Amino acid sequence: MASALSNLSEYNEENIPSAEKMSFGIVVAEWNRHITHALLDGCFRTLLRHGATEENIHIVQVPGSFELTAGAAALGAELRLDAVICLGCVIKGETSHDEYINHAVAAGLTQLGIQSGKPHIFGLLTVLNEHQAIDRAGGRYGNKGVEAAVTAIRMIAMKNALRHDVRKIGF
Ligand code: DLZ
Repeated sequence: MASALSNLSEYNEENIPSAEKMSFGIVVAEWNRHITHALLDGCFRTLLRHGATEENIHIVQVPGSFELTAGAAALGAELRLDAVICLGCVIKGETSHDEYINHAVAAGLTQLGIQSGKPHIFGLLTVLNEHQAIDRAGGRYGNKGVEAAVTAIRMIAMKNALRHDVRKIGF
């Protein structure tokens, strides 16, 4: 959780492997566009910063966060991707809609990640108000899109390292 004690954009750059040969899908929700596109900007720039190429970053937009899982599944079915990053912002309102959406996305992405064997990154802001969202979309607590990008790179690298080790063990 981002708070005064942590910043979503802070990480040790030296520990991040090169993303030069990695391919990414990004699914971004249209709801709360001013927030989600700030997340997209942070995510995209971070992938490029670590060596990913624009040709290897595929972006699709879905209407709302509830559609993130379906968008990720559709993108993954069409393209060979190493990871899919989902970006959205659900703001609590008068009803409990936010809980249904947040739980559905968390469960859906967990399931997709296990089924596909590819990291599906939860870049969803689950906030009480717009102020909290702005704080986490490039504001005083950093940008969750940056955190999502770094997580994707690290998870792909972890999988690649495992594959490498398993081959060595097989000899
Ligand atoms: C309907 C709805 C509401 C009330 N709030 C949000 C929100 O804060 N963030 C978001 O990403 N989407 C919201 N949606 C739209 C749903 O995610 C979804 O697009 C619709 O329920 C249609 O399935």
